[in-house]
Amino acid sequence: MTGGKSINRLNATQRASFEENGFLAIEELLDDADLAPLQAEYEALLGRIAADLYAQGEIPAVHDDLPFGLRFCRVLADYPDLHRHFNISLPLINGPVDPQTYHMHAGPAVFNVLRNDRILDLVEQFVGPEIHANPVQQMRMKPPEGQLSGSNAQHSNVGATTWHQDIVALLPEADDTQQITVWVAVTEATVENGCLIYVPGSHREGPKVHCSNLALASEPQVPGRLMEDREAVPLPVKRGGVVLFHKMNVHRALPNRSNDLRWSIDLRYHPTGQATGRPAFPGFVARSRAEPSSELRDPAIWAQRWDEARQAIIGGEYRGRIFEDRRWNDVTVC
Ligand SMILES: O=C(O)CCC(=O)C(=O)O
Repeated sequence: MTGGKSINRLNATQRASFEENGFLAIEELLDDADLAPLQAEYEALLGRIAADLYAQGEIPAVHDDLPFGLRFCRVLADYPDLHRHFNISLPLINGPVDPQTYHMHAGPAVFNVLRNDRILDLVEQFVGPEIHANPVQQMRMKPPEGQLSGSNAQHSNVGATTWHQDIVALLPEADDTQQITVWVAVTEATVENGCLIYVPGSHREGPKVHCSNLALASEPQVPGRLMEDREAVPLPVKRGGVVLFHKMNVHRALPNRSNDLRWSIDLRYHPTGQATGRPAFPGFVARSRAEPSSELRDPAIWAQRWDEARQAIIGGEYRGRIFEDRRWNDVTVC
């Protein structure tokens, strides 16, 4: 966490812009002190996983001569399931899962980003002083698009993110939840390397048709042809910059046409007490002005809750759906 409990106030123009457009980019928010621990944690994680994969004969080399971004891209090319170890959510699969590929990362540096005071100060201005960290959260580490193979090209953690509204990821229980997304640029996000692009005002248009993705159920999408004649605005931000957006806004990411890794983290928050829309996964109280002792401050407990969720899914004790992939499908359009 950074800073005290004072609020970094948005000005009236920024507020009005969010209401009007459904999105707001803040070019600079987090600094090196916020992001360096996350990067150090991920460097250590990559070192450990590369060593394990090498020992198991899964990759031909650990590539420790490369800087982090290029090393990640290289190991991913050798071992396409690598990204599952780096994401901050369990994979989105309804039904039986394979424990061998059912991984995530819930490290303390990630938890500290989720609880970062500068982020929560912004969020508080949209959802109020009782803030729940929604468990719908993703780490997106995207190599240059030409380096992706097989289904990874369509997988939005490492490849293309197609047009969608964030509501599509939630179960109907969260239709009325006031969720806000906070998208954080861990590396600078540019038009070239795949920043977000959004359709201004689309958050006022209601749910769109999202066609189910038969190859990758976790990636339903608004068909590109329906968006062709819409104005779309790119949102480049510096490293540490954030984009805030409404759960009904239509957006996607541009492809990574650079030569390096494009890295972001997307988090979601809502008022405590409202449904998360993903009951299989654990959220937590990130800030409470009324009852500070209800805040979760221990990263080990957070990690343990994710582990319990993982075990419940692997063991079949969790029987509900994890996410919704067919709700907004319309066969007459798709
Ligand atoms: O970073 C990306 O590729 C997509 C992020 C996104 O669509 C989201 O956070 O909802």
